[in-house]
Amino acid sequence: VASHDHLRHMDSMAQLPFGAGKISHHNAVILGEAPASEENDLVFPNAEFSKKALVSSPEKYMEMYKRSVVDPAGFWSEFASEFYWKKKWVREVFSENLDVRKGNVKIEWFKGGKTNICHNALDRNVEAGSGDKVALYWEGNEPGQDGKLTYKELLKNVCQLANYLRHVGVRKGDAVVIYLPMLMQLPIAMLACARIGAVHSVVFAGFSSDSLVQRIEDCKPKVVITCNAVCRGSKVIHLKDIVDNALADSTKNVDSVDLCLTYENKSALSREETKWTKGRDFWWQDVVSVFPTECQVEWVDAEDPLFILYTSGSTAKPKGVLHTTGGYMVYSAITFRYAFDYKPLDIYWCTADCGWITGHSYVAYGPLLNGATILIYEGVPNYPDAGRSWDIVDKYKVTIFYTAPTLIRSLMREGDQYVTRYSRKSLRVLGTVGEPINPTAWRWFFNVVGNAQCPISDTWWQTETGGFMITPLPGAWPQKPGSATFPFFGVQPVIVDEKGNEIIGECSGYLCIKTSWPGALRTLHGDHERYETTYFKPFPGYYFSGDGCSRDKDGYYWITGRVDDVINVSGHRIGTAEVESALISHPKCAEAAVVAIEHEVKGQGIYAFVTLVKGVPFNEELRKELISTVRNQIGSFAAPEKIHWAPELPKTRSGKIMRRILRKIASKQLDDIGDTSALADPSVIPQLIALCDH
Ligand code: 6R9
Repeated sequence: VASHDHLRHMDSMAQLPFGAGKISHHNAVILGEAPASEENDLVFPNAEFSKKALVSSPEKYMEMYKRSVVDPAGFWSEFASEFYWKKKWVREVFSENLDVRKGNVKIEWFKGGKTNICHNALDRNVEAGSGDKVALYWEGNEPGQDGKLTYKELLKNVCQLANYLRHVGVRKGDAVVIYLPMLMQLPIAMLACARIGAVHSVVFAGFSSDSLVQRIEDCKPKVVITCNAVCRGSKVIHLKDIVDNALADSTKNVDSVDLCLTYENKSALSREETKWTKGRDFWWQDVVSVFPTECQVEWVDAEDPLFILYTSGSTAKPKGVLHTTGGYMVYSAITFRYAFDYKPLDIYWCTADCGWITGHSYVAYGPLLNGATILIYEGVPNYPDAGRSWDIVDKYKVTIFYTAPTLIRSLMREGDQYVTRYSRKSLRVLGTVGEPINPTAWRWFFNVVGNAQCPISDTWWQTETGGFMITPLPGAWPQKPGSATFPFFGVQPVIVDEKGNEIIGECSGYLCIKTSWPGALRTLHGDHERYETTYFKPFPGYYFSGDGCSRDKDGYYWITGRVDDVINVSGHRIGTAEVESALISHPKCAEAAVVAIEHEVKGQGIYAFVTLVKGVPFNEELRKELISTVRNQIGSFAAPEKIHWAPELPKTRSGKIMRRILRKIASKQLDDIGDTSALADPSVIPQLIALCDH
């Protein structure tokens, strides 16, 4: 049952933008100028845009929002009915318990229903007449290298692979690890698994072999799918070598994976040059194409697992976030449609890699479930130069462009000329995700990239939430640069204080969610206890996001970033414990403490303090070795910006490292170290400061 307080609160918010003059056009943003107080700037939707938008006004939003929290079952059932269900769900069993005090946390949506997400994304669209519509454009690393598949063709490719996987013994519920770059084969592989009820676990192809081992040992896949190599800018990365090492090292609880399906990515590496293990490795091109292009769907229960995606937490062991089928399907599809105001003629490009949740929900599933035309790009945004993204936008006439603040900031640095030499006139809606977007980057994205014509959907959500939670709906609300605005339908955000008390009105605190939504994670693979401890115990009765947040006087939400031990580097979540454990694995490193620093392009960077084994000198060579240890154990994206040698770390008498002090030293706030009276040995501080620029 929805909280009436919450609704009343929302109701008064809905009145605001066009209401009693609290927000007036007066302080609407003047394009290009940075106004004095960020929070009061409003960017009003273009009236033409709003008129055609799916949600055209705050009032329309409120009407839908209200219904979604008063009658979630009815609201979501209506959307769910757009999809094909082999067997309909039983409405009465929409159930949830988010309160650990009342027993196990259990979330279920559309229970008893049977469906298949691949069928709904492909067959259903083909049957509805979209068979010849382009489902997938692929742009290769080199300009001029490209490909496309219609819905009919994509379906055929998926069926062949699904048949192959079945043939080699993959059954419903079996795990398949996918370690692929942004080739068409990546969404094909995900959909093929879904078609036969197998559980995919995509591992971002920037992760190291050690990270791959960790994931393989945790989910125990029957098959690993990869490719021999990939070109990223001017670099060639031999992915198959990384998989070979991972398979050789995965021994814990795994009857070693006996099948590695490898796509030959000819433009990067020929098969002759690829290392090969006979009997275990098979070329995709050889074995898959002999299978029929039709494949019977495995109907699965709404609550059967769809995928596991690993994400960083506060220990060195990544969390295997598990999403199930029915709720995730409905949620990814409907959030996509509304947050981007999707229309059938749109050409949609999300720059995320399918190895992250954004690539799952908003490259693959959400858009395809809507019958959208999507674009994927194999390469990097600055190759051959910083104009590549806009070159691609013009080439495919992209209408919706969804990316990350870090990319915006890195392109902004290169200068406007890389943008303005392209027309970009197809663009209609922009989006960002991954970290808070600073107002300067927001304005540049809005004014320069979008020519002040396109609303920006700053979507706040997480691997765990499956889909958007707080996001503008383009055309509905005036926007404030840097605010994710208001909750999506069915989402009830609450801000709580340290004690878990809900705070009303204008405030700051911890961001939690009250009651469940269809896309919520159901458990952590193999560790339901950790699931409850991480998300539901910190503030009983709520899902805890791990983020800090404030709500301004107009009810807009502003995410302030992680409040736990997670660092957000270029939108990638990295646990401090993971980096510390990698550093400590180096034989010369005795202890490590990692904190976040501000980074102009990446948002946050990693700053590592290390204590060495007695008698070992700190030098350039060791610094490099420590950094490469992190690269090898996690991936290049987790490499520390700085290694700070610490003969001793500041610790309390009980031996706890005082990170608060380390953060100050890392950010060079040396005049403002704070209270050091709890330290066992305060002389550590001047020593550390003296070594600042070591
Ligand atoms: C989708 C995704 C989740 C964390 C999240 C938060 C940060 C994501 C954001 C944002 C501010 C936004 N985050 N989107 N912060 N504004 N629009 O990124 O998932 O990789 O699990 O990261 O990212 O801190 O808690 P994931």
